[in-house]
Amino acid sequence: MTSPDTPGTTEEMAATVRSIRSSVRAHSKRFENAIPLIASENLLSPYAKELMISDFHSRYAEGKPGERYYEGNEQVDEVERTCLALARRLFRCSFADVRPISGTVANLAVLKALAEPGAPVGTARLADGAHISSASFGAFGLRGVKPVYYPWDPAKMTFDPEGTRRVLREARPKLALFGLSLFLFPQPIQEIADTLREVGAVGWYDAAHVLGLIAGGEFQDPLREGCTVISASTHKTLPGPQHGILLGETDDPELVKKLESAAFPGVTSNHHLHTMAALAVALAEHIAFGTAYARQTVRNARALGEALHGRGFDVIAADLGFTRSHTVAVRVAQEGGGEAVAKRLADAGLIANKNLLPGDTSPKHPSGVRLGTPEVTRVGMTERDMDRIAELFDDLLHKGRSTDTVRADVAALKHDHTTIQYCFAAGEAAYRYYDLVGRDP
Ligand code: DSN
Repeated sequence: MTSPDTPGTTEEMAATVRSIRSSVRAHSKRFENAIPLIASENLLSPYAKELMISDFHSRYAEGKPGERYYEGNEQVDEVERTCLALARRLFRCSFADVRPISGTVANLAVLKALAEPGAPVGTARLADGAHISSASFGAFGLRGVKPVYYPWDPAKMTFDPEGTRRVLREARPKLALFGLSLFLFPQPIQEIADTLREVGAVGWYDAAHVLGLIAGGEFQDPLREGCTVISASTHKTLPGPQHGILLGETDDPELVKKLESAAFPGVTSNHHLHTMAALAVALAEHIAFGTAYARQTVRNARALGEALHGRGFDVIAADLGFTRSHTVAVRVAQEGGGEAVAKRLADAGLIANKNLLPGDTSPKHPSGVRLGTPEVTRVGMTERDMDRIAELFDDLLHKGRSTDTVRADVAALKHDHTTIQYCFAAGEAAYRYYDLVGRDP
């Protein structure tokens, strides 16, 4: 056995560290030359990114500002108070909690606060676009709640309000989740708000995908339409760090207490202070720049849908203008199916993901790909670029151009769009690798 501090081991581990650094640098380069179209991804601004490697990363601050279990938290408290105030201002709400460390953890917090094991909870089905939190193998299963499924209207890509009213009246859940991972259109929550009140259900909206659009005034405003609680991740259309958030509009102190104690100590011990600080910056920047960003993100998605449709792709909801969000869904059964198409696209530098579409029966073999415009918008692309992207899809998937030549064209298109926009310090390198040490071990 070699002892861990023998020179041989040290050299071996130095080589391992070099290799890890090299993989991460290669990844950054790859994305700098690619066109990332994952609907759930985005880029941090330089000021937000900087805080991710600050000393906040090293600290504990369990509890709330001013009520901590650790010493040394004065500046953490200042930043967290600012973060909470910015969240309440941006989403025009009375309650915010930024301790959940991810969207799924935020979902777990809501389930812990507002549903007992065995209770019915309303949701859409996975094949209709719901997040895996709603699955028996996800947060719903962990909390042991029973999903009550809303009927779906595939022609509108929303739940069917009439059927949903019926389901809510029959199952009488005390919690009803809205919000999706394949999120093309605002959901008709206003239409069923009276039924939520009638059965005494708290309307809960998972806004992870559309958080930045809601804040930018480009999507429905769930807290004004019948929902009381929002859970979300903070790194999709809101271009913040990978983190979670709870928001609410309520004058019920009991509800607030339940949500807060579910956030801590329910589903987190320490929250991640560096990401919380980065989130505060992202919220401030979204207040300053988010309206323009959200508008262009949706315009780009609609333009991408239109341009793909014009080139013969089976874009979902063509008769409804393809999308009102950042996402476009394309049925690619003719092109080889979701899995094969997503792989071919990625080989050519067009990064997307396979996705279940309504009517699909096998999660392993979805018929669709999901495309999103948060990141391409963040680096300054506009409608013209969406047309070019659709042309590259067409070249690769319909016209038989080689992967290598398409990849070269993808890199050429991306070449003019590698700096960050819609934030302070706009124009800085978007895919920068921060080399703090300045040399390899
Ligand atoms: N799985 C993420 C998505 O891509 O939609 C959400 O957590």
